[in-house]
Amino acid sequence: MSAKVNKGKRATKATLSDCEPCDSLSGSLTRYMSNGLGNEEYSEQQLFHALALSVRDQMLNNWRQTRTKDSQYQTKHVAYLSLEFLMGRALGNALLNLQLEDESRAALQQYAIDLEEIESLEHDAGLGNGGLGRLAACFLDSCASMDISVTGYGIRYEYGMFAQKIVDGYQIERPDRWLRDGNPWEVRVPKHNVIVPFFGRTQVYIDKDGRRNTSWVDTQDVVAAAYDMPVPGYRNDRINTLRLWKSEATDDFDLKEFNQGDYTEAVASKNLAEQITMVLYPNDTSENGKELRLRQQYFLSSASLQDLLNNWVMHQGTDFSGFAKAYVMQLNDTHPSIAIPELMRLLVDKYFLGWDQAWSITTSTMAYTNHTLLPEALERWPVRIFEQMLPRILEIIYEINARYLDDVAHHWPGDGKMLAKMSIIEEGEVPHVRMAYLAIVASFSVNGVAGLHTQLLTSGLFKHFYDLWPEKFNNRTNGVTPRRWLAHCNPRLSALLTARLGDGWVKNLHHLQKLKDVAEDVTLLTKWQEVKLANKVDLTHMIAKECGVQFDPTMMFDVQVKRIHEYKRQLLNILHVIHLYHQIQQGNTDDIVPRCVLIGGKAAPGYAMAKLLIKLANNVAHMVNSDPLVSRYLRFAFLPNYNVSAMEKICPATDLSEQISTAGKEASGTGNMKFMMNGALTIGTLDGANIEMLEEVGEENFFLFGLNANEVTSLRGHYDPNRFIAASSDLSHVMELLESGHFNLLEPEIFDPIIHAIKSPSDPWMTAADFESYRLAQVKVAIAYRDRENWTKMSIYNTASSGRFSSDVTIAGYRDDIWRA
Ligand code: 26W
Repeated sequence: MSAKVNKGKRATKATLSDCEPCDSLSGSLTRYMSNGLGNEEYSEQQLFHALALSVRDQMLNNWRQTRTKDSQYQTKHVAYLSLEFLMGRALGNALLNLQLEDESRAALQQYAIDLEEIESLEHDAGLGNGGLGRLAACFLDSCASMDISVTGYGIRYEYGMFAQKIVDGYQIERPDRWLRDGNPWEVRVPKHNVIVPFFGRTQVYIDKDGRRNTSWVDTQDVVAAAYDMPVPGYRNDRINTLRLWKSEATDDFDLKEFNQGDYTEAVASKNLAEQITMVLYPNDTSENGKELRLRQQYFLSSASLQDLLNNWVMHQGTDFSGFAKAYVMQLNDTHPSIAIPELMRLLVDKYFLGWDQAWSITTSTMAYTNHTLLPEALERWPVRIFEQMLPRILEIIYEINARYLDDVAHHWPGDGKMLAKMSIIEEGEVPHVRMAYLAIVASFSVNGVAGLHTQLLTSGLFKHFYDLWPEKFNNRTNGVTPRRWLAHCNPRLSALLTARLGDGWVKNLHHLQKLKDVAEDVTLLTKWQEVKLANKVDLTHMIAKECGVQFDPTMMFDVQVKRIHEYKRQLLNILHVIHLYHQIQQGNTDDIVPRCVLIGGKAAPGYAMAKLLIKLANNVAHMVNSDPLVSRYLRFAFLPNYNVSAMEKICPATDLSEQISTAGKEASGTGNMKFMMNGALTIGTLDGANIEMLEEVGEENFFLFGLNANEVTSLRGHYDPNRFIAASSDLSHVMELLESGHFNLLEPEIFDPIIHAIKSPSDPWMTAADFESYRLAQVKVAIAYRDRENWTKMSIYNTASSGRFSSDVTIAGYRDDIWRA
């Protein structure tokens, strides 16, 4: 045992100052484990903590050096503002990026436990809903790996994305207390705490130089406490920071009320402050206009901007003339767009800049990414809430709007309707603030997340803004990090790729192109199949444990995992399963290729239709799996609690990836890219980034079906689902089974809302219209899967063509064309 053992300290309580960055990894591990318990009595959770703390210690020197270097302002600094960072687990990723895997394995030997087992003890940091949050996490990895100076700013939710249980086929939400065992990665940094004001009123005053200023007074203040998490680059020395804010009551929160003897009121107001960062809102489409959510948004935006400005003032003083050259703020959707009026407030009210200078700084530092076309996901806040909660911010929004509407009037002279249409304030019985409009007006860059999405933004949703300012709009197709989504999650395939191509692909995924030259090589084909099979065996264990369903790794694995939403059309997939079930029961098995179908994902707790789809999937799965004849050809499972860690097991084992949204609805998709990278073939519509994936891999390696976005639009208004049902005997049979109550014998009528939706002429998702084309594409899938050698070549082609979907490529685009960092 090392001489540095500190017997008095518990492993989980170590602080930054205890750390001795010069220790070797195994030295620190021993030190953290010797917490007075002796080696026989540690828990596995303690071992995980000790290893994580040891890994964190290895980053400390470089973390400090990165900060020192960045505060010299030699390059532009990016603040990535996001209400969500869906980080998942950090240990495996850190070990990979820091090249500490072998050392960790060696250090763990004395405890007779594998690294993988220790890794599995880490709670996922589920601080996000889905695509948007996970994109933020992939971007952080790419920025650090590409040596870009970026700070992620987010919220340290006490409860992340809810845990999903399935009871009687229904989704049950359970709180996700991810911090219950402590978080070894975070470092609390009180010197960066700031105060965020709420409520109160505004007051105009004349200062000693005779200038008219505004102050926001009688506010209820909340402390934003800073917690930092390290973001290590891949094998470089950069350690960026993810700074997460926790809300706390100010020390004197209670003074006034205590003095008046109002003890309970005082304590209640303390709770109010602490509620702000208690829980992540689990909605990923419809905004439910809750006041607390706006409070979270302002809390994050204000704390982060104050932090940036404090840093600037500390190093550069109060001359802001160079600020816009030093900073850029990327807004992850409109959720943090209240940062726009907040930056104006800080510059004008706190640092006394004139409006024009402040506006020039704001409009040259703010950049907005849109992630959705669904109108119900566009944030609008009642003016009334702003009036009460953020009175000064509302005044500033009014001023921004008045000045901007002058530009609109100038561009469309005499067109009063245009003014109302484009105003940041939506008039009506309940006036609202349109956050997307605010974001567009104040940003120098507005981007969509895939080619089709950007095109639909500029020709539809934001057309008038595009007419006014075409130069602001640009496309940045999403990507995913190849470190987590190939190197880490698929060690078998990684080893095979590295043996063939060298390890350059991890930093430059375009290297995978070279696979195309050897896709015919028989040894490669064989090894490729062995890797997939071994990954499928692993997944089979997980499915058996989590779903109680036995998958067969020799069957095709057909997977759809993502948030449950009507537009993503899990329903189409379930209808196809019912169709196969019916075929098999009828004895039409000649053309059937045995497959295991997996669906997983969470429904927003208030989204009744999505929850009903989960119930339908579970009921159909029960019927499929309990019929021994059927289960020779078909097995179906719904995976509970789909999350980042589950995807790390799922995507390496998938043969067929389902990307079947109604065309024009999925902004990009990113799961599609993870599957492709890991050699799955895609069955998909011309939607989101599928279009670009198809372009890269070629039609012969992709199963395309369905209406395109224009066809969906033209069909609207005279859509007749019953005509599509009548025209397809297969769909008719499926509908008959559903309508006969075959899957809900003991629960009559529960699926009626789904049946009605399919048959409704106003079904926005046009499920019936695409069924036949989907079914035919699935027939082609089955035929292709029979020829295992050719399927494997197609699989290799998919991996080989995935280079463009590395988030490194996406981030290079942001860096060169938006951030100019
Ligand atoms: C209720 C407020 C709200 C509204 C929208 C919360 C979250 C959202 C997000 C925009 C939903 C989301 O995650 N969008 C997804 O973003 C991914 C990353 O760009 C895309 O790949 C997905 O297509 C898009 O659905």
